[in-house]
Amino acid sequence: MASDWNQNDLRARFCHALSEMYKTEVPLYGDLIDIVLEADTKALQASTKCGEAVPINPDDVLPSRHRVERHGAIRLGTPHELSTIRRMFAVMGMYPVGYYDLSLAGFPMHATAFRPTTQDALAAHPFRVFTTVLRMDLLTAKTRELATKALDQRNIFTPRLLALLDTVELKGSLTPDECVEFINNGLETFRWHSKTTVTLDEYAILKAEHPLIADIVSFPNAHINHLTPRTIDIDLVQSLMVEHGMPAKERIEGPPKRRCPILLRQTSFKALQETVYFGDVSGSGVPIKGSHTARFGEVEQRGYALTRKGRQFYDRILNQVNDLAAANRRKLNDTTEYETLLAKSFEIFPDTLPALREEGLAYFCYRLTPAGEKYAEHRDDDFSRCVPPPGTATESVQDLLDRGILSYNPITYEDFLPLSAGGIFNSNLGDVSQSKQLIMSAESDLDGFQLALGTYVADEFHLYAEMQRGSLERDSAEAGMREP
Ligand code: OOG
Ligand code: NI
Repeated sequence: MASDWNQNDLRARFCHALSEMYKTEVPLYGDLIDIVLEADTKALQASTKCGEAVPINPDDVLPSRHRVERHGAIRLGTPHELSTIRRMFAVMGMYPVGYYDLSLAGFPMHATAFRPTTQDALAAHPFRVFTTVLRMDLLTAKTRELATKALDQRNIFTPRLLALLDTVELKGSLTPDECVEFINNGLETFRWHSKTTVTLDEYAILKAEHPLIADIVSFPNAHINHLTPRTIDIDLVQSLMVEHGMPAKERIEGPPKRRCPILLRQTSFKALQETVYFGDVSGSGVPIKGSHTARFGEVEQRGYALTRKGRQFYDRILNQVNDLAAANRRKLNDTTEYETLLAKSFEIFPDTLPALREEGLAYFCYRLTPAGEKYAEHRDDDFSRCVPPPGTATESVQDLLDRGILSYNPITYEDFLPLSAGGIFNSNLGDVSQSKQLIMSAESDLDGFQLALGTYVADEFHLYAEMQRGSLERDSAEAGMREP
């Protein structure tokens, strides 16, 4: 690719432009960003020793990615929309990772997350977009017919954007001017439109089957439905949201607060009721005013990426908690009771770095300590034998750790937990759908999803394992290079 072409830069600029647009569309989102800044500042201040009254600017202390970090979510209607959005995100260095079967939560959709996949790209700018697509096979005949008619008529990409996708795929790069056009045209896919492409009656039919079907099908494009900042203290954000009178959901989704944060904790403010205008059927030319509920605000705190084993352990505990909560609905309706049960149930999940590592529950990056650097300089062949090839037992890594040659840091979880965060969906939906049972008994359809996407989705566990393995290999290579 040409040297003036920088995918990381384009992704950062696109995310910034999207954030500015969403601020004007949903002012509460801007308020939430301010609250996150306030919470992070307070959390950092509280963590400084001796309570010095030095004002802290999180920008000076946090890794730079934190302040700009956002994830968004969009919902698409057709395979063609999905494969085109795949091409669009690829231009910004975002690739499909993971398959999420949302029928498990009663939604007629499946999804992937488009995100950067390398450590360097994630560090440069970790923008990601959770992208769902409607599953026509899970709709009733009547709704499918309505959905097909409405979706066939729309084009959620501007003609110029489509031309730019052809250009970049042919030439391998965009000029600076084309990058500006790419951002401006790309935003149009995500912009809110209050004029629907369906009539009020059609909307009612779609919504009765599932509110998300109405959200996906009724509009001329794929409006972004939330854009989520990252915080270092979600408990503080939650209480500040309440303090500021925001319509916060009752509790934080995901694992409980721990010394070693794992996966993802999320909270949100409830969706807005927005005025929309339905197409006119009477011929009078006057659109009918109504309302639609879809867009909301969310905030997240990211913890460590878990291995498959760690994730299974996590899921097992969470399922037990949720089963218990369901069985004792009356008693556990209370948020604090649920949170107590959650915290108690998670006590069996190790909460120190050595235990998480030794039990193979989380992924880590290894690096040489200063002592290790010295050792590597004078290393003999012994050292390269100490760093095990991938897949070998961890004793020798343990040995290097014990001898203070290697140190380790947990790898951040870069993906999503939409099912354990089902509460976020549901607190935004109001009534449960009639067809929920039907949808929930559906089979997942990874093959169909990949066919629509036009490529395979990457396996998140594989990506984390590669990062871990790469960190070990890097250091052995480094040591090798210094061999006299
Ligand atoms: C899916 C949102 C999933 C998350 O944070 O888990 C998501 C949707 O609302 O379309 O963003
Ligand atoms: Ni989200």
